[in-house]
Amino acid sequence: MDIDAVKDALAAQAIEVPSWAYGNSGTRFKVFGSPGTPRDPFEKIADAAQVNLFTGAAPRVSLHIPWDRVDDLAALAQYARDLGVEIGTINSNVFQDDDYRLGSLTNADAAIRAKAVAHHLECLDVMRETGSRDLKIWLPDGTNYPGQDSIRARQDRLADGLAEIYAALRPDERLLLEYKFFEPYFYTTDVPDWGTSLVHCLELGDQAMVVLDTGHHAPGTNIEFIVAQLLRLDRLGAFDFNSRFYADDDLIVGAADPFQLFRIMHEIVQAGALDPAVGVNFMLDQCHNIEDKIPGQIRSIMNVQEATAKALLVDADALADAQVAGDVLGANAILMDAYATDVRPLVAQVREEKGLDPDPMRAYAASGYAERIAAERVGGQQASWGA
Ligand code: AFD
Ligand code: MN
Repeated sequence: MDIDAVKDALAAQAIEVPSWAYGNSGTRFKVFGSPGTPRDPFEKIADAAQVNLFTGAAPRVSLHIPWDRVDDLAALAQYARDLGVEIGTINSNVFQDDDYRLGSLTNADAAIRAKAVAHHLECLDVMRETGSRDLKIWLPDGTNYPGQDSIRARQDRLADGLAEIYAALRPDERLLLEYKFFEPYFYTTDVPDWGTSLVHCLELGDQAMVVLDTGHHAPGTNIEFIVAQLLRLDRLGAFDFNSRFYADDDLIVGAADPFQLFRIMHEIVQAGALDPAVGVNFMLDQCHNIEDKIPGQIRSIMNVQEATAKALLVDADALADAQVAGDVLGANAILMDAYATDVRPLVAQVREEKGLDPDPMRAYAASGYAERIAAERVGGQQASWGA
């Protein structure tokens, strides 16, 4: 790809940020607060808009319901547009209501299953009031002990509940089903892997897609293989980008394993899936437990941009020739040559050509926004993940 095409692709890249990244978060041991943390969805969107202001690559904010429910959702969406961003994916939440202790869509109690379906239909209403097109479903459902419930019956209940939700989709809407290999339950998870998500999506229809959260795999999993497979099947709806050292750590994407992020973006670029028309949503799903939230999000965007730039620099023709020729070392060297390239000057140049500061971290720090919100946002209840 010639360098102008690389720069055009980088200039057009859009990464969706999660509203919950701007609220307080932590672990089951402690949720740390910090000065200036938003107290409501409007302030979360104001902070997310800063990330887009300085990176030029974060034009959408994903909401989480009920955390981000407000009386006037249309006003929230307009507020976002006034700040230069839009509402993105709507995330359901069936992991914080006591009724879901033994499952939501998979619960043995039909009344609780109906309640979980109703919550997702409410999320569809939120999508329509905010101009969103994607409903993201992550089910915490699972069991802790062998014999606790029927593994098969839970799959059947899951299929029925998803079918009810899917039937309510409008033609331009999508149901994105996210998998996670464990947590909050530890014996079985009802959507534990990409295969289970894919099976249910195939059964539902063309508007059902898989969400690949990079922190949701067993250690050592080859994630880029899953990316390639789902792209071949046109069923990769979205990434939830983050980093992990041990489990679903929700750390800054690229911070733990930038080489893995590059290999993931290489599969995306090779499949032409960087093109927004392909429909893959590049979203962050992170929590900034100990670092400042807005800079943490800016760094995350920069890490994805740099991995993407490296992937765009892979000499695809030479790589294909080497692969066909069975030139193992030559093919590997072509990939590693791109990965070894310091793309920071290139990405900085793209920012400058967009009229942005080449160093968004420095520009944000110098803007005084952090000091302003710390001074203004006094009182009220800081947003958290409601655990
Ligand atoms: C939790 C889940 C999952 C989900 C996110 C937003 O593990 O990653 O996407 O919450 O609901 O992190
Ligand atoms: Mn996720």
